[in-house]
Amino acid sequence: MLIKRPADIKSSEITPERVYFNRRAFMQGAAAAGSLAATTGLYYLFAGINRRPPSAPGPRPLATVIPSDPALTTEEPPTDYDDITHYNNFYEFSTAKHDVAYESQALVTRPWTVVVGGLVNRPRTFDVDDLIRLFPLEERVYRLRCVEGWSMVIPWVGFPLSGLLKLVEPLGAAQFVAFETLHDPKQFPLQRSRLLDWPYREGLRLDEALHPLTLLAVGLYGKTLPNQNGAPLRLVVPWKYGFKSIKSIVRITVTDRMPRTTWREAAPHEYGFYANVNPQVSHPRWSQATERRIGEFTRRPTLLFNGYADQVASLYAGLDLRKFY
Ligand SMILES: Nc1nc2c(c(=O)[nH]1)N[C@H]1C(S)=C(S)[C@@H](COP(=O)(O)O)O[C@H]1N2
Ligand SMILES: [Mo]
Repeated sequence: MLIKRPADIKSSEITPERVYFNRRAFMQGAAAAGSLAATTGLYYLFAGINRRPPSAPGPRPLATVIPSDPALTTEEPPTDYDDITHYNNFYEFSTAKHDVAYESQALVTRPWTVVVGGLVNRPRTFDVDDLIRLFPLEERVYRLRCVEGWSMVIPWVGFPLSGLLKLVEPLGAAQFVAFETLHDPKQFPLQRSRLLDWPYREGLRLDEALHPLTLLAVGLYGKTLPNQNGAPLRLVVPWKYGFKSIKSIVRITVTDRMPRTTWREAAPHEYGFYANVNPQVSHPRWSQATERRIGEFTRRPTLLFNGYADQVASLYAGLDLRKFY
């Protein structure tokens, strides 16, 4: 899958710099030894070991990152960059977490268009870089809790979704916001299968979408998002299970109806629309009482609303949290 390398891409562009220079030094040494055949053989061996799909240049540093409101960021130590970028759920690429980083390298994330419309006064189509320039970028360190029972702490860079929604001016009838991932089976190998009903879709109630914790992330660890984490733009809703945090968004639609959501449609008895983290309500296949923080050995208790109850519990006054898993 995705191992073709077009001839017009130089190996310097698709090989990590360090490996590239080591390889060059090695090649020069070997050539000096005067054995062309051996060198060629070793070159292919080496190239095979380092084989990667063609890729855009990796994550780049992000210019303006303002420290975020201390009330909106955790002091917990962030998970290692390597774990955040090599233990991924991104079913368009692979169902194997450790393969997503590799499989996603060829995703083309520029140019990238985001269509924002529906029940709004000012529908707009943005080039993603223009969109990103409209807002000051903040660092937000959030817990991420996957419904599978693992968690991480991720230093996102992004801007509140509320800023974008205010710009397009939702109409009075607006009640929900729907999100869609890019649909492009040429780029996403598993979109050629019927694993899920593509494109991946998610949704929020409008008040959830306007909450200050709800982020559109464009980076992590001070750099642009790696493809495997949802480049160039993904949602982050830290008090909900990770599947709500939809990646590689191309469409945001304000609506008066509860949006279709991918996992709820795939398995309605397993995944709800709200999907707020709740240690008391078990998933049919996984208890939600505890979680494994990636990089740690023992499990820790899971917190109601993933530890964000003070900020978000009031959104759900009057809602039966057991029923609306
Ligand atoms: N488009 C898309 N978005 C997605 C997913 C996916 O498969 N496709 N997986 C979700 C799940 S289940 C989780 S836990 C998080 C994982 O985000 P991360 O890989 O950045 O940690 O992304 C969510 N967003
Ligand atoms: Mo997940």
